[in-house]
This record gives sequence, C-alpha cells and structure tokens, in this order.
Amino acid sequence: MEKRTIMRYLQTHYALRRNPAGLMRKSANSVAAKLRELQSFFGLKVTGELNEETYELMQQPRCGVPDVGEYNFFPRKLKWSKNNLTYRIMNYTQDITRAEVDRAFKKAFKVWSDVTPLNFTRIRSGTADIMISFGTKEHGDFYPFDGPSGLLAHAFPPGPNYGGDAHFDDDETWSTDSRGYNLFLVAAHEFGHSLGLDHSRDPGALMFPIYTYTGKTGFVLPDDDVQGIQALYGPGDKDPNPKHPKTPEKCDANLTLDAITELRGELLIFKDRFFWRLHPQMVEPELVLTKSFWPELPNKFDAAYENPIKDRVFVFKGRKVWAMNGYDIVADYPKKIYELGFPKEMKAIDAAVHIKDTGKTLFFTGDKYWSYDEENQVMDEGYPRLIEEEFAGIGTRVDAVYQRNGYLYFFSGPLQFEYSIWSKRIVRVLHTNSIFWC
Ligand SMILES: [Ca+2]
Ligand SMILES: [Ca+2]
Ligand SMILES: [Ca+2]
Ligand SMILES: [Zn+2]
Ligand SMILES: [Zn+2]
Repeated sequence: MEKRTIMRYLQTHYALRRNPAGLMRKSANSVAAKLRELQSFFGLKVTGELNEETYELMQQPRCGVPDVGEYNFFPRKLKWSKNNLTYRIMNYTQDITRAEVDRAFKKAFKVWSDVTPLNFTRIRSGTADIMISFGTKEHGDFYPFDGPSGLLAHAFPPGPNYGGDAHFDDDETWSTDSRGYNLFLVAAHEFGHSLGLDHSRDPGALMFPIYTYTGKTGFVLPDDDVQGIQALYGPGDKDPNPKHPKTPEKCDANLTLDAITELRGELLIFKDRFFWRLHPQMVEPELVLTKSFWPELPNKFDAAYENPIKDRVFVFKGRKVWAMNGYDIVADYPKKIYELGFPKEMKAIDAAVHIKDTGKTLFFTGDKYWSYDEENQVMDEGYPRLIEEEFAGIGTRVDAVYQRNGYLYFFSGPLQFEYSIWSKRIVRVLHTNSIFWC
C-alpha cells in the first residue's frame, strides 16, 4: 500500500484534511492522530503508527462512508420525518440477473422495516427518497470509487436530493452468495446509512464498516443495529424474527465459552459467531467474527486445538472436523470424527487440548475423555475414561480447555479450573472471564 493510498484512506474515513503547507504536524489533524482514531475505532492497540495490524485492516474491503469525524458532507444524527419511503433502482449490474438485484434490494429494506415502523415502496419513475445506482470511479458525486475491492459502496444520510441515495461500485463482482461481494449484505448495510445510522464499532454489527460474508443461513439483524435504528424510529408492530444476536461481552460475570485453541502463539477464544484473539503481550483482546477469518467454516464451534508440530488447528462442529493451516482449510477436510477413532454414534466433542510434552490430544465429551496419539494417529487403548477419575473436581462436563506452562485450564460454565499436570490436581478455581483479566 502506498503512502498516497494510506493518506486517501484517512481522508475518506477519518476526515484527515489535505494540508498543503505540511504544518500542523502535531495537531489533531496529523496522520498519527488519525491513525490513533482508526486504531481506537477498530479496537486495535493505539500507537499512532502504521504497524502491520493497522496496515492489514486498511486493506480490507469496506464501505465508503466515514467512520468518525465531523465530515461536512455526511452530517450526523439525521432521520426521515416520515415512515413511508420510496426507492428506485436506476440501473443494474451485469454480474447477476435483474430479478436477483431487485430481490437483494427488497430483502435489504425488509431487514430494517421488520424492526421499525418504516415502509418501503418501490417506484419505477420519478424521484424516490432513496435512489439506488451502480457506478464506477467518478460517478457524479465527488466521492469516486476505486476499481475492484477497497470501497464497495456508499450511501448518504436522510435528506433532500442526494440524501438517502445509495451507490454501488460496479467494478466489484456482485453476487447472491459468497462469491465476490454479496449484494444483499452490502445493500442492507448501505440502507442503514440511508436511514441515518453511522458506523458501529461492534464487530458483530451489520453497520461495522468492514465487509464480512456471514454465511448462507438466514440473515438476522444483530442487536446493536436494532438498538441503533429503534433509537431513531422506534420499534415496529411485529418483528417476524425477534431473536437478534448480541455480541458477547468479555467481562460478563456469567460468560461461558465454546472452545479455545492456540494459533501460532496467540490464544483464540471462541464464543458464538466470534473469537477473541489474545496476543501474549497484549492486555486488550481483539474480538472478530469467525467468518472474517474462515469464511468457509461454520459460525460456531464445539471444540478446537492446535498441533504445533504439524502447524495445524483442528476445529470441531457436530460430527465434522476441519484442519486449518493458518487461513486455509487443509485439503480432504472436513472429515468425520469417527475417522479419528470415535464410535460412529458419537454426535459431537465438547472440548479438546493437545499436550506438547506427551504428543497426546485429549478429547472431552459428556463425562468422558479420550486420548489420541498424534504421531501414530490412533486413539489410545483403554479409553474413554471418566473425567472424574483423572481430573477430579472439574465437574462432569467441559466447555473448553487449553494448556499453558504445565497447567491445563478447564472451563465449565462460568468457572475455570487450573489443573497442574505435574501434581495432578486442581490448584485454583477462577471465574471464566478472568481469562480476560476482568
Ligand atoms: Ca434522495
Ligand atoms: Ca471498489
Ligand atoms: Ca465446547
Ligand atoms: Zn458504511
Ligand atoms: Zn456515490
């Protein structure tokens, strides 16, 4: 990424003003100050420097609307003063059929009308409140698109003329599935702006600025977006899908976990559609959508572990197991868990952990556990055994487990058990959320 591209990013999304004199280096308008704003927005370590993490983030495909800042052209806190709004589709992309485009936009409006008193009516001539068009590069509003990837679309907040209008970059490949960019998902996000919403810092929110394909199963508007839009327009009569997923809070006293694994020295802590990345030197964990790392994997896992010798992470969901090499799914996966030596009738694994010193992986399911020999790729004789026999005191069910410095950390509901491998006993009982120093 060139310096010019970085400057443009900060100008577009963080209101960095062009500064021909090169003065104001220490002011709030400096590049470092804007990088700090960006890092703070995305929950990264705030350094004001262009480190690798920040650089990676700036390369991700995203919405063209600013994240923060008093941007003259996108004033804040606007809403429509009427509940019946019109939209008009001005032109089409060649990537999918017209009927598919029509359906994607209709469905995207329904996301918002389901949770508010708003109604959207399509008109085919004249001026609609929300004019929708595809364009490339300079397309008539002084906010040019940028060719493939980068900026995907933008929309204007409620108001006359351009207000509410949504523009889609036709240098992208638009789709109705996981290929290219999913038009419905991007449109649902943009229409959020058309109705007056800003970007959210919640990585689970539809209004998060970065694009993530969230899967084939039915889209449900996350709770953060529902709160946002209802703060403007209030709730509707009848929400056909009232369960809106909440983003987990790491310091929730009742926090429970799905799975934990190491990945190349980081700890990944899975919960619902998310995981926290915990770098060894960082106190503040980063929360990301699992799909943003592994778009092909399920949203939620039962168990996970790393085999550092093979440099692989294994994740489990129901009867399936996937092997991951960094971002990539290893060929021939997913496999069935019975191929590891489990009985065919076993439905799922609760938790898994690899013990480096012995080369064994322990699998926990119900009140039993199994020992798997990684080198010979066979289940050890004499298993399953009762968890209570070997790990007395941790209860009869394990949600997640990981190993560090000679200890196993078992998670069961809101409790965490620190077990010394050397002395074979529990040495401490902690709250689950203490993994985040809460
Ligand atoms: Ca308009
Ligand atoms: Ca683009
Ligand atoms: Ca689990
Ligand atoms: Zn946006
Ligand atoms: Zn535009």
